[in-house]
Amino acid sequence: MKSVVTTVISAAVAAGRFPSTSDLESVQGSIQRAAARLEAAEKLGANLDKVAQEAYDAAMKKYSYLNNEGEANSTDTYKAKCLRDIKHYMRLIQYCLVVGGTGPLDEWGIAGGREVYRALNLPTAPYVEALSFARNRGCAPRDMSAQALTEYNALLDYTINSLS
Ligand SMILES: CCC1=C(C)/C(=C/C2=NC(=C\c3[nH]c(/C=C4\NC(=O)[C@H](C)[C@H]4CC)c(C)c3CCC(=O)O)/C(CCC(=O)O)=C2C)NC1=O
Repeated sequence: MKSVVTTVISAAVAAGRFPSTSDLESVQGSIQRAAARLEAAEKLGANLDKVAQEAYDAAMKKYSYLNNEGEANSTDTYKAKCLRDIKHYMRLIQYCLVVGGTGPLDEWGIAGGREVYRALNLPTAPYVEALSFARNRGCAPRDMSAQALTEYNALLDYTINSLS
């Protein structure tokens, strides 16, 4: 799995050189932020179902037409899949917080995502709305420390940008 360490090392290997000072500094920076990331992963994990449910509700409030007959949130199965998809993203964000890189999101959440949504005729704007709601909802120090929130929000932004 890709992490900040494997990314830096494999880039150096691919270039046929040993990791440079700046390579090592980037690893060191990431390790220094590890405590904040792990705190965010833990707090997110403890609230993931609630965070996902609120995000889903916000998306359905904004795009309420999706509940109309024939639309993507019109049946119990579709509703469950939509909420599940949002949980998938939150879970992948949690994995990224743990490994200290965007590998899990890139490999399992983003690669091929656009094609899947196009093939299923699913609009991506509701995903963006759900994740943006979560992005604006997190609050320090209520939910986690300011540093942890910075790490969490950066991954939400990354996911939002990939879907926008
Ligand atoms: C780990 C990463 C991962 C992601 C992200 C993922 C997404 C994903 N969502 C799917 C379906 C789906 N996703 C939705 C979601 C929605 N309905 C709405 O109204 C909104 C637009 C949206 C929620 C925000 C729906 C309705 C389906 C079923 C569509 C269908 O069967 O036609 C499918 C097709 C397979 C299935 O039906 O389960 C995939 C692959 N799967 C993964 O493994």
